[in-house]
Amino acid sequence: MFKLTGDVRDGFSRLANIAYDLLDLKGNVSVDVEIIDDEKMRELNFNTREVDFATDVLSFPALSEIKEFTQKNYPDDYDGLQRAVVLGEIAINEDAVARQAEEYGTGEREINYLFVHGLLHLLGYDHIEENDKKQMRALEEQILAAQDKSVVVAVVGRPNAGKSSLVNAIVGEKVSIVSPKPQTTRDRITGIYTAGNKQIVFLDTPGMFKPRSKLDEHMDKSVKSSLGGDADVVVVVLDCTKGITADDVKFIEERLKFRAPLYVVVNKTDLKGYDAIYPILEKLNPYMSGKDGRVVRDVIPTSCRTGRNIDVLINALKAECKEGGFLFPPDEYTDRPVKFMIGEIVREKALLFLQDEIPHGVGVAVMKVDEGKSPVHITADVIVDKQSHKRIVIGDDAAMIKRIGSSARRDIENLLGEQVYLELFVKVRPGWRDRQNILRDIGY
Ligand SMILES: Nc1nc2c(ncn2[C@@H]2O[C@H](COP(=O)(O)OP(=O)(O)OP(=O)(O)O)[C@@H](O)[C@H]2O)c(=O)[nH]1
Ligand SMILES: [Mg+2]
Repeated sequence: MFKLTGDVRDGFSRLANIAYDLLDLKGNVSVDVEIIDDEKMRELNFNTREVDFATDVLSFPALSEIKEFTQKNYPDDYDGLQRAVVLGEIAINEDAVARQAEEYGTGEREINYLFVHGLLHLLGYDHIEENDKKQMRALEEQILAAQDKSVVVAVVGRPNAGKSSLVNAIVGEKVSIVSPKPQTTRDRITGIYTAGNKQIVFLDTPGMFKPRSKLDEHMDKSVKSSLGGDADVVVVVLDCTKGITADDVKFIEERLKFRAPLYVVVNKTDLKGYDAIYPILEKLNPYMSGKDGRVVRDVIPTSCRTGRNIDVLINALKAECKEGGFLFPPDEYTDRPVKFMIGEIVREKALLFLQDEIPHGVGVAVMKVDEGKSPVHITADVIVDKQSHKRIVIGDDAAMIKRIGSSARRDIENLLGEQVYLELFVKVRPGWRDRQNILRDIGY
């Protein structure tokens, strides 16, 4: 990611990140921008290059070679506060922008051009040789002309395959809770990844299974609606430790009848060797070629734990992005309200710590988030089916509910970036999974 400091104008950050994406850079980089007038630019040229005139832009590269931007590769140029490798500085002459505005269209176009030109210099591009000049011009044009594109991707698969982990790994934020228990995700969760001019909107769905209660039905509906119509692309996640079943194959065959391109991810490869993974790939092989173009676009072995091939999947999905702008602001990573996210965090901790004692987990309804107070005051109901479950959730000397509360509080403080006072109440609501009004309270 590109981080900019100084006189950053609207659009610079977008352009910088389009360049970053296009040039396939890795790690965080930062650039300081300065907008100055003719007189200062003349001075700057004189002091740094011993020429006595005002250029329209000047770049001061900090690095002599460009490789992966990590703290290890650039210990002297790493800014610990920004957590980025400092590429250098760009000075842009605003008087030159004004003079050249008419010739090159608009002032905005001209200042953007100068910024991109300066940026490419910092990345080692120059225009001394005719060929280099041509390459630099072409890149500049490509960056300036890039349109925002997006794609909606439904992530589906059996419970516990790692769908939510995959979405979190790509989005880089915890948008969807994860637990070792199946049926952790109960609703469609949107996770948004934006890089440069491309935005991938993920619909993380509940694991597919046969519906029993109203909540199950709701979960099933959210998978169906994600698959039907809402998604441009479908990613099927398989758990390589479970192999590939006849049901998985049937589902994939079924999906190939639809227009949305299909990808298959074979996840958790950190847990198994090639012996276990190969038979799955072999079974999928026939679906990767075909005359009518209805094929699995790619089969990607991944690990959310080690990050293996997550970038391969991201690149494949970037290539599926279509013109037509972004669907969400580029700095958003979920469409879910804060209240819902808080409830999910509490539910995750309850799932984690209660293990198998409460087979279907609990419901969480966030009743109040008072951001006017410091610490932020939050109250939530933890909803269970039976009196006996209530006792388990509270625990001896309230140890369990305290454990859930303090672990959830830490994550919520991370989410909000503020201190939190979290109050949990355990409530018995027999059959809550089947009661519409309670489901609505919880936000399903
Ligand atoms: N070792 C390993 N564990 C993983 C990987 N991906 C996910 N897991 C674990 O698998 C479990 C299930 O992950 P989730 O992301 O909740 O799975 P899910 O498909 O969203 O599950 P449901 O929402 O219940 O359908 C969690 O304990 C994860 O930590 C992986 O690549 N390697
Ligand atoms: Mg999930």
